[in-house]
Amino acid sequence: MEAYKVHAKPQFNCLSLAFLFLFSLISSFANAEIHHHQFTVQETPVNRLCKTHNIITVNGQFPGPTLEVRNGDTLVIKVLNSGRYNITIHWHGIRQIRSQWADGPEYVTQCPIKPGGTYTYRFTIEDQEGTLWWHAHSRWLRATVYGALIIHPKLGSPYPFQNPKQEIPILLGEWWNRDPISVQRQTVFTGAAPNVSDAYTINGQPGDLYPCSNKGTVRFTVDSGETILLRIINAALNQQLFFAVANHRFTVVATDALYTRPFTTSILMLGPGQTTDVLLTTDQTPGHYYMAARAYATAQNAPFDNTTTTAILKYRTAKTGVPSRPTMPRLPAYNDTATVTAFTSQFRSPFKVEVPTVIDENLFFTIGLGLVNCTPGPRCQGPNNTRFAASMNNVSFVLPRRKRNSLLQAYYQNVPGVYTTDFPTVPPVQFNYTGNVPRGLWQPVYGTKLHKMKFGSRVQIVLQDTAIVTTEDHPIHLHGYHFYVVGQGFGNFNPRRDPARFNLIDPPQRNTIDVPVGGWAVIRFVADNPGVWLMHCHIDSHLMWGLATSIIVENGVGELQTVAPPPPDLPPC
Ligand SMILES: *[C@@H]1O[C@H](CO)[C@@H](O)[C@H](O)[C@H]1NC(C)=O
Ligand SMILES: *[C@@H]1O[C@H](CO)[C@@H](O)[C@H](O)[C@H]1NC(C)=O
Ligand SMILES: *[C@@H]1O[C@H](CO)[C@@H](O)[C@H](O)[C@H]1NC(C)=O
Ligand SMILES: *[C@@H]1O[C@H](CO)[C@@H](O)[C@H](O)[C@H]1NC(C)=O
Ligand SMILES: *[C@@H]1O[C@H](CO)[C@@H](O)[C@H](O)[C@H]1NC(C)=O
Ligand SMILES: *[C@@H]1O[C@H](CO)[C@@H](O)[C@H](O)[C@H]1NC(C)=O
Ligand SMILES: *[C@@H]1O[C@H](CO)[C@@H](O)[C@H](O)[C@H]1NC(C)=O
Ligand SMILES: [Cu+2]
Repeated sequence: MEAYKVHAKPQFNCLSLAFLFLFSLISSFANAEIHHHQFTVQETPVNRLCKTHNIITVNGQFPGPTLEVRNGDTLVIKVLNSGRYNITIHWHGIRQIRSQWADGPEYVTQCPIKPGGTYTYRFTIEDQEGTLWWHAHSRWLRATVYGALIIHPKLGSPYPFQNPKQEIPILLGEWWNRDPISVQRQTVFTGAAPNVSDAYTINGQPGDLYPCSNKGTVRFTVDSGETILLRIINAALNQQLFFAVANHRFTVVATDALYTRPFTTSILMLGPGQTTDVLLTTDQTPGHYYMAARAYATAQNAPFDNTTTTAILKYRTAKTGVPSRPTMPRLPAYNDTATVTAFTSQFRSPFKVEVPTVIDENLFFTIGLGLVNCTPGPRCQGPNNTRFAASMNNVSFVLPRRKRNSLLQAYYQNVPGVYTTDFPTVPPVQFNYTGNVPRGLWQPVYGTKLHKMKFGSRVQIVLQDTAIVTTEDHPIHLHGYHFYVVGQGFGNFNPRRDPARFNLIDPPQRNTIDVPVGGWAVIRFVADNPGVWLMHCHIDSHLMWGLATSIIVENGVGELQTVAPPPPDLPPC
């Protein structure tokens, strides 16, 4: 294994001997560790769906290495790019307090690591535990470059639920028989919708229902009568997924590395970017049971990958010999929004929480697709002579032009002309967002518009889906933060009626909220992490079309509330 760990051992420096002595005393007391890893990005042949493909991996592994740490630990990950594409790595859900330059989104907090280049990501886990993940944040490379990031409680601290006998990470992925970069390139060229994937995967394997895939099907062996913890991650590029295990129910205990009040369900739905931790008790007749995932698809008249990925839960005491076909779970219909609503409405924080009630930044962002008119031709293949776009508040987000800076660098060094801070705080035009939207409103404007706010601001954002082109549920992810989801509903958010039904007592916390199709969600948080933070749809085709913005949170008072200086090895543009 290429990973190794050392106990925190500060560098010796005679000037600060006393401090260091104290520090090592404290850190050995807390058992915080520093984990060093080398991530070599490389091209690796893998065999899937009857064919050998070269894909970009980390250390030749697909999915990539699982990082297991404890709350309070520090990670030092040296990324060496031996592949042929620019790349960056994002640590999805990590708050990156005082380590803004390690967040990862390309041209937002850093310029990419070019082929042959290296960059070392350093960050400390501060008061977070549960299941997160890491992935490439550069074009569509995350289709194959991703892995689990598991944060255990501090040494000696228990889980707030029954201690599981086994812990199993389950990474749901999406597979193309082509290089995902060429699928993306074609999409950018034509302006049409991207080709749908050829398979979904569980821990990198499509499973028994696809051609040439039986041999690779992932099997998890369990004993009868044990409780196991499944750490499920939706790493798919472009698709929300249902997940179920035949004959077994789940107890949901956490999501996005935040504990929830436990509840039981037989179906999960995860948007891309989301994680869900569940307990499962092996209380069924010893045998073989499929776990399966397939699409939850809400866009109207849009093609999607309607295949099903499976893995097998295998009881150790199951009769050997010719295994009978495993039992298949019943999955909801592809468009079963009622099941999704019944599931998501059960999420609560385990305790009463401190939700901001006085709001300094009252924001209302529409989220949705758009169409941009173009001259008929090969680059104008969207519906009726258009190119697809997507926007927030009618601004289709474009990364800094000419790729000379990241937004964080431009902000930190006061470089003019890279971005503007006039992102609209409310929709520039009010319309019936989820109704029949007049065609004249469908074309957004392109821009690198950000919204700036003071350190410590108490923020509310209404996220409102639009019916432009089609309504659809969008998994909106905010970097550098997690937030309370105080309300959700269908149709247009009503500022007079809906706040009365907000949950300000024990709302769930998340880093990615799947905003209901044709509906809205309201999130709240305190802007206590200075920096430049990307907020975007975690469906990569929508991100590419511009469904994003970034927020600048200004410095507060003192070093701890100030953006850290950039590390010396930050990749240049
Ligand atoms: C997308 O799909 C079309 C139709 O199946 C195919 O001709 C084309 O080669 C595909 N493009 C990529 C990049 O996979
Ligand atoms: C999936 O879509 C294909 C092509 O649209 C269709 O022929 C097939 O019946 C669908 N399969 C399922 C299980 O819905
Ligand atoms: C879901 O799809 C089915 C079959 O395609 C259709 O009959 C039904 O009306 C759809 N339901 C919703 C809620 O869109
Ligand atoms: C394209 O034009 C046709 C014919 O006018 C119309 O029926 C269809 O709704 C249009 N599609 C879009 C996405 O605008
Ligand atoms: C918005 O559109 C929906 C769907 O067409 C309609 O039911 C609703 O009455 C409209 N609302 C307003 C305020 O016009
Ligand atoms: C977006 O802006 C464009 C350009 O000003 C305008 O034509 C369009 O109607 C706007 N749409 C919305 C939803 O505001
Ligand atoms: C790779 O990154 C460099 C530095 O930002 C940039 O100049 C170059 O255009 C990038 N290459 C591609 C293919 O995006
Ligand atoms: Cu989206």
